[in-house]
Amino acid sequence: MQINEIDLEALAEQIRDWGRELGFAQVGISGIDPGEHTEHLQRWLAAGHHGEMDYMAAHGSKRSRPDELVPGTIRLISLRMDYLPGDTRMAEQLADPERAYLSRYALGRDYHKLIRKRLQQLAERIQSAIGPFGYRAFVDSAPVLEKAFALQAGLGWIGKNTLLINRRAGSWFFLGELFVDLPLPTDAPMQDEHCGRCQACLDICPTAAFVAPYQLDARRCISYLTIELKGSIPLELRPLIGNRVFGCDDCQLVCPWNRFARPTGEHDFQPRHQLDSSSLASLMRWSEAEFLARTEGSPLRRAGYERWLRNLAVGLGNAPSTIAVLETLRLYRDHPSALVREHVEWALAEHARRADATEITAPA
Ligand code: B12
Ligand code: SF4
Repeated sequence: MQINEIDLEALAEQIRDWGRELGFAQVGISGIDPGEHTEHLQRWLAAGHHGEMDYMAAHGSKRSRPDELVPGTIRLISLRMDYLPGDTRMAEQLADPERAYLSRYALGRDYHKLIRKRLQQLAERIQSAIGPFGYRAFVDSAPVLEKAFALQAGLGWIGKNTLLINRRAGSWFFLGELFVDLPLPTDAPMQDEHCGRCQACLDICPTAAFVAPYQLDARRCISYLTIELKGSIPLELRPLIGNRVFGCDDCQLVCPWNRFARPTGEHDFQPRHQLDSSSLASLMRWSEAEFLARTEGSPLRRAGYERWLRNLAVGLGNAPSTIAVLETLRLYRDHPSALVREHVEWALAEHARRADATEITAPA
């Protein structure tokens, strides 16, 4: 079908309906100019706030220029998929220092595959209606300023915690997008932000990772430290990480807009292997084979077994000095990985230091 034969308004409406049928909570369409966000990205990179995430700096201007990434692109169809599992009692889990807190997005199966498959199905539906057209599907898988384009597509505003927030759904959702060569009508971008004077996210951040509202120094963010950072976790940040062993949700847990978030209907995002209720010690005792078997198709695979143990050692160093905690740590003193051994020694030294401090301050 020729472009001038297509009713683009009607097609845009159909795309919204198909998106919902495929499990997306919302669909929006934007052009390919992220406006001021290009400069924000440049400033962030120049300040070194991306740390070791070289991929954030590696693609020149492609991240903010979709037509450089996929020539011919003139619109982005941005979609969001909610991932909040039902009642996982995660706040209780976070408050218990012997338990492990894994960020909510990582409790179930990996989202990349699922969302990419649904995006592909959406493209196929469009194709069956209008014939062949140019498209590419991405979900956190290519250099794309996803939040900035989703904002342009009217899906929400970028909050002070730097996440995309939606008035009716909060921020517990993933973003994905279809790059297309169709001149679809665009949605109105979100004009205002609705954080107002609230800065609960900035105040709660355990590691003080926000240098200002809307600006995150990823090098201090627990999500970066536990997932992206390959080497040793800076000593001064370890005690602040508490029991967060894979990612962090504090700046979302505290966001008042998340009162409006609804649990996901996706079976894939439901917690697996009691990851929402396990103790640090029990997770640390997983062998490598158990880790590999239990994290198949899970976002936890990104960290790998060595960093999994590194993160758990930090959590156990921050836990109360119970027999289970100390015995588990001692099991890993001679682990083949120097990275693991170093974090285990740090954790044991923390327990020894706290025991000394208690002795000194205890009444005679
Ligand atoms: C790199 C990255 C990270 C890094 C850095 C985070 C960051 N804020 O950049 C780390 C590892 C820390 C991280 C953590 C998390 N991430 Co992440 N991450 C990304 C990734 C790959 C790129 C983000 C990016 O472009 N950063 C560049 C910097 C410049 O952007 P920024 O800090 O957000 O700043 C923007 C604005 O704040 C604004 N801005 C900047 N400075 C200023 C100054 C002023 C004055 C103003 C007004 C505005 C402004 O412009 C910038 C560009 O839009 C995206 C996927 C993608 N391809 O987009 C996922 C993504 C952002 N992450 C996501 C998630 C879920 C998370 C976590 C919640 C996971 C977890 N539970 O641990 C945490 C949340 C931490 C946080 N508060 O951001 C989702 C967010 C969904 C949503 N609702 O927004 C995304 C979109 C992945 C996806 N496809 O779903 N992430
Ligand atoms: S995810 Fe946690 S550590 Fe990172 S900015 Fe948010 S509150 Fe701070």
